[in-house]
Amino acid sequence: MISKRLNEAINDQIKAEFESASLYLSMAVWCAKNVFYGAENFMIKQAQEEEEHAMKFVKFLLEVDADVVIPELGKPRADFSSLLDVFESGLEHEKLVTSRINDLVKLSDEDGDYATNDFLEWYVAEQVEEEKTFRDIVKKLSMVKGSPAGILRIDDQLSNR
Ligand code: OFO
Repeated sequence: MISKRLNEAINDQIKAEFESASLYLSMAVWCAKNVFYGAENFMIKQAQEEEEHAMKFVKFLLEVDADVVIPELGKPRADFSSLLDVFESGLEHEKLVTSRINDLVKLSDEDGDYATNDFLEWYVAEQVEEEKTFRDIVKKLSMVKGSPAGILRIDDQLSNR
């Protein structure tokens, strides 16, 4: 049986995942308004993935007969100074999520909760992938900084996600 503190921490994470979805949707809107349609596509897909992450947690809690709290969400950031700022903010956000997932793993270790520990492994691997995806785009955008043609080429590549 899952401990009360781990159950609460996972509910907090469900909120964080939905807030991630909402942040990426906000970034998608900023990208669309600034005619970065490739990045808009990227961020919409990212928002959908975050909802899936949240739903995976919800289903897990139901499977182990734990409590599920439907979260109230805060307003996401909507203002960005450039496409680079969007992706740098995304990378910082993913690092934060990684540390939250690591905290959940630690809690499940302390509790000797092997079922939750095993379930969380998927998120540990996913965070490695997510950070790499954002880091690579930040690196590319930093390389072409100041060159509209370069930025538009990267934006074009982002429509392939
Ligand atoms: Fe759910 O991985 Fe990004 O935040």
